[in-house]
Amino acid sequence: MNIPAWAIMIDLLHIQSSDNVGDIRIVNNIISNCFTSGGGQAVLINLNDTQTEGFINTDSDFIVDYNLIYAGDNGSSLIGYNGSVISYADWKSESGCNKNGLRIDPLLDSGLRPASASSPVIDAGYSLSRFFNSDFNGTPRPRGSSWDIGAFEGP
Ligand SMILES: [Ca+2]
Repeated sequence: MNIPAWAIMIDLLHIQSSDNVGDIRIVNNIISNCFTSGGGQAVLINLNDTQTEGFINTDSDFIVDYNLIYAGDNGSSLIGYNGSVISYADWKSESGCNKNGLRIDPLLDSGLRPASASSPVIDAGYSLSRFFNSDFNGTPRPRGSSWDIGAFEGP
């Protein structure tokens, strides 16, 4: 039995207009070769229809950006968005999400770090310095001009 799976799932269908939702940031993730044979997609985002405009168009409330989404050999870059399964390109244009994101091979090594200085994730991320300033290994961030997408700063 294949169970649908998503690398990132954001389901805000049950948010009420009286709820105070804000400051949600989904950034700097690498989704590559996301295996979705059970009917899932790389990313699933369901927003409350009556509030979609408010969420998506209010820059400070809900940001999905600076993520790398790459199907690879065995994965998917399809997106579940408000009940439909759509292409990455359609999702970007319909939602305004991932404006600064990438859809390209991240060129990672076996430890999931940027394999070389030519990896596209290098200096392509969003600064989260107000929350923390090191990568998963404790290496100070940023190295180079900007944060890298992913858990590690590259060479
Ligand atoms: Ca960097």
